[in-house]
Amino acid sequence: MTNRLDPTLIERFREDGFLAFDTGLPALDIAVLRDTLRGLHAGNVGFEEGALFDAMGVDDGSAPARFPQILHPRSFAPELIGSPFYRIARGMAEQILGREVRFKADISLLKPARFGDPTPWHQDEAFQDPAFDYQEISFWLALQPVDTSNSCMAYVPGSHKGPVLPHGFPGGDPRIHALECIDGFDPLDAVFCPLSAGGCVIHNGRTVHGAGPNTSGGDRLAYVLIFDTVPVPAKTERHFPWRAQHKTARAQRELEWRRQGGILVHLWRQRSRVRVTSIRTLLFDMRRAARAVRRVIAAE
Ligand SMILES: O=C(O)CCC(=O)C(=O)O
Repeated sequence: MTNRLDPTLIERFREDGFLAFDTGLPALDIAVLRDTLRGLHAGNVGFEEGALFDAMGVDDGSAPARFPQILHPRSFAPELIGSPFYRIARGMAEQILGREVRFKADISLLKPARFGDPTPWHQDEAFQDPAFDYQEISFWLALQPVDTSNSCMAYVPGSHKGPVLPHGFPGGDPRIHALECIDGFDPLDAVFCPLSAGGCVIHNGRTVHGAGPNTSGGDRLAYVLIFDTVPVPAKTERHFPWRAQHKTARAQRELEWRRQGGILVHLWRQRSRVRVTSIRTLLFDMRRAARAVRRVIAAE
């Protein structure tokens, strides 16, 4: 088990925008992660505050979730940070992005047996504010073996070298959290990445990726850690019109919760994300906190 990647693999990652490898995590560490996350999903943890949501449904609780996800599960199970997987990912992220790397987020992704929807083709950067340029890497850890029958990930090689492509909503419904890339790539170019339990695939925030449905008899659970550097103002002007149209029940629950005092909990939790390495990173974090507070006040 190592938290270093061979330089030739880093080179391949820079070229393709994704890279699959085996973490070498012992079965016990994988089982601990799986049990922790399963427990959170089973307990419906984080629904009220918008942390637990259905990425592929309208998410109003009226139908079984097609792709339940928990944003920041570490808020509910702090032991996730400092896990052997976290240490591996952090070391590799620092190798690729440099010493200024910061932990951004963790996500638990559950695709229910025989029911889990495909993940639409998308670029993670399409969710972000287009006023900034980003450097971001996701570490997607398989908590059981994955192949095309249970929704292994698929990536379009080299797509991270182009721009953020036009996105819309699955079925044209802006209430759905997921975004779908609608032009500018060929899904036939995608490379599918089957993995054993403990296998990991990393991708750049701009790489076009997706996954098939889960048609197998077992749930498919993955744990994702995201690392980035502090975003810098975008060099060229760009527009992501889908962001203004997006109106999810998740975002509404989060806003309500923050208005009722959750904002203080949110700001306290964010401290694990702060890593002051310069005045610029300090100012960025202060502005982000101020923006979160302003949003709550504007909603009063
Ligand atoms: O697990 C999936 O199907 C989607 C994951 C994903 O899009 C991501 O990690 O960025």
